[in-house]
Amino acid sequence: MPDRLWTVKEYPFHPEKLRYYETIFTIGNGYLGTRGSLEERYDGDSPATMIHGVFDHAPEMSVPELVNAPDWTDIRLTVDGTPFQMVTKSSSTLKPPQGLILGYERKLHMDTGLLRRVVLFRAATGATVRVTFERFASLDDQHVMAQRVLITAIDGAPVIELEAALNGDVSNNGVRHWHKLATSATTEQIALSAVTGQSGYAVGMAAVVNAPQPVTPHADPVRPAARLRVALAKDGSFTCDKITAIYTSRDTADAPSAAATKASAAAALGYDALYAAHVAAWRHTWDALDIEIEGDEAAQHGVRFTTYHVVIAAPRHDDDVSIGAKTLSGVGYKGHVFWDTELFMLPPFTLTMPPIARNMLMYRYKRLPGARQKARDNGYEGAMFPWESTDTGLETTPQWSDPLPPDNQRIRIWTGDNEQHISTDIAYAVLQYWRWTGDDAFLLNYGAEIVLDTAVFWGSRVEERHGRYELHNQIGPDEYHENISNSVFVNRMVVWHLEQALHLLDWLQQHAPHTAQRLHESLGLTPARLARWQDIIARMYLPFDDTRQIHVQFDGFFDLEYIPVRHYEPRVGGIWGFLGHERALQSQVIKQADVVMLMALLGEAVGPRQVLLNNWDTYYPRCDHGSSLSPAMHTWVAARLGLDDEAYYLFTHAAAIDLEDNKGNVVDGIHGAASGGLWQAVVFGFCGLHLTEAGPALAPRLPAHWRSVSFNVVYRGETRRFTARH
Ligand code: IFM
Repeated sequence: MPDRLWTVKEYPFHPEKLRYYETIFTIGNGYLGTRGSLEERYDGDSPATMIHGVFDHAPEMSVPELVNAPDWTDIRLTVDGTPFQMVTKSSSTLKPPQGLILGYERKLHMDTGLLRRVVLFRAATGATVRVTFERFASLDDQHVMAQRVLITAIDGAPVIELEAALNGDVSNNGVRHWHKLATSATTEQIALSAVTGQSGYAVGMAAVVNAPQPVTPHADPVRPAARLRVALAKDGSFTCDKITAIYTSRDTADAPSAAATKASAAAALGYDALYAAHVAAWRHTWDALDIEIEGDEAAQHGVRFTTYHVVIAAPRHDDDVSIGAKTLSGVGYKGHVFWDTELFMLPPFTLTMPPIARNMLMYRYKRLPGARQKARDNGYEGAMFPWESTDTGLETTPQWSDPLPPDNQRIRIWTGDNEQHISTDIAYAVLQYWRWTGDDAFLLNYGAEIVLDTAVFWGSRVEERHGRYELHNQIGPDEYHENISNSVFVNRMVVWHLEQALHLLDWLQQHAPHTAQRLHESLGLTPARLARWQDIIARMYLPFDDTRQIHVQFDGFFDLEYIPVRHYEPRVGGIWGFLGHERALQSQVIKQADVVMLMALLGEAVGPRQVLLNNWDTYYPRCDHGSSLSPAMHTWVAARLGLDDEAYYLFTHAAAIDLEDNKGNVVDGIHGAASGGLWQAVVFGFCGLHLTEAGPALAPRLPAHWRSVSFNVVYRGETRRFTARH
């Protein structure tokens, strides 16, 4: 495959897009993610390393957030005394002596998870060097991070001074989470440890610098460093490797010692051996997950890029964490876990690398106590998962927004109260995992309890009104409409959920009667409760307009102001931004796939094909795609409905969300759900992968110019390769 299909390149240097590239060039290994900030730093940058599970609730914050860890990438240089910096001709803020960048290229190698930057730098003395920086977060050993700096004299024979550090001077947008900072520096190792203020997580980092000559340790209470001075001969070069190990108290009782031991062992193996093992792990991963598209290089590149980003965030060895909305690539949404994981990012893993999907489902299982507490606190039974989740499993959605332009007003955020479909979304993911993997042990020990106790929640949540069951005060996927009555998405998904719960109980009764018995007793699945579920299934109100033969998104939706969304093209960002919160609430503008999302999840079970088409014709023109979650789900549904032009148009939109920053907020982090959604749009949408009694099958509906799409799926432990053609 040509290199361009496996790389993302920045050439030349774009200081105005610094933070965009920091997100795009994030590397990671499922344990942590590190933004692509420059080793030597740059004014206005936002470096961050996010380690799964390390949350902290600082006193000045309304909710806990995933903590930006101390910086392991810090390396600074001087060339003949000139500080190495990305000085462009227009830079005026830097003090002399000033160098000059003569050449620059940065590439993310998605096939190997390697970030490489090559810079031609001329010092104030006129000496010129080529500096190549490489870094990777080992996919083979998640505690090992590696950096290499290769410096070659191009013109002259300069003296290079290099300082490789661990930097504890970090924050989350100014909020400091790390306390009890301790550092050390010896000729063998530099080390740093710290503890989060409220949650008490400890981090230990240690780095060994391998260079052609011994390093000089530099003690510092915040930024311990190893220093090196090399006089380069004309045309001479030298390589310096920095191998860093990172542990937290989530991994081991003594994180600093573990880091010290690991850093020494990894450094003894050396950069090349570490890299070889890392590349082998990537090869294995791409063998499992890659989608090959023939006939459309942009599509191929886009799908690889999005897949890369979910892969680097997916926990491989930890079943107590899950992926936040912005993956591990930025501080957006504070690292919180939403439905984005179960319905968008998880299915690619369920179908290709099930142990990773299982880890993320276990994260939810382990948070059933929090979900039960939320149900109790709200006067319900069973398990009610939080809309935003962290390590505790308690609801962590902020109640108020940050001040918003133009008048710095804060608005009330209702999703933590009323976006309750998350419980069903999690049940959906559990059952999808079970059906594809056949992992009965997971179902019996964990999954069934999630599906059933969330069903118990709905049994207590529905309201009997007007001789039927209704649900009020809900928020569906379309979050522009808050606290509505009878969201057809929610009501229909609840019916689906209760049906599945009853089927599951039948299955358990037949195949695992002891488990059935245990769950009947522990969850109180009395005959009366099960009869009520049946009754809800039969009498749940599903808003439908008989005349127009469409589902009605919620009660009163069509009484709202109609705003032709298409008139606002081309726009960057959601219509909500122009209309204002109040007007958006009072209009028919939809934030994201809602009825369309229902059609993606349940397909023809939602209604006959003509009804699905009518729904599409009604809701697609009203949709703002104000959320990045929307275009991929629309692609999936459009492809299934045979709306080829719309499907491809929406696919290109979804594929460009991060690469082209078409939502304008990539600086906050990668849109993880859009990324996982794109994989599904291709596999479930264009290729029509579905499960039959006989196993998985395709029903392709490819864009006209695509020749084929190939991918692997693991079905019940067996890898099957599929190729879809016209
Ligand atoms: O979960 C989503 C939601 O559906 C739309 N707003 C952003 C959230 C996090 O990605």
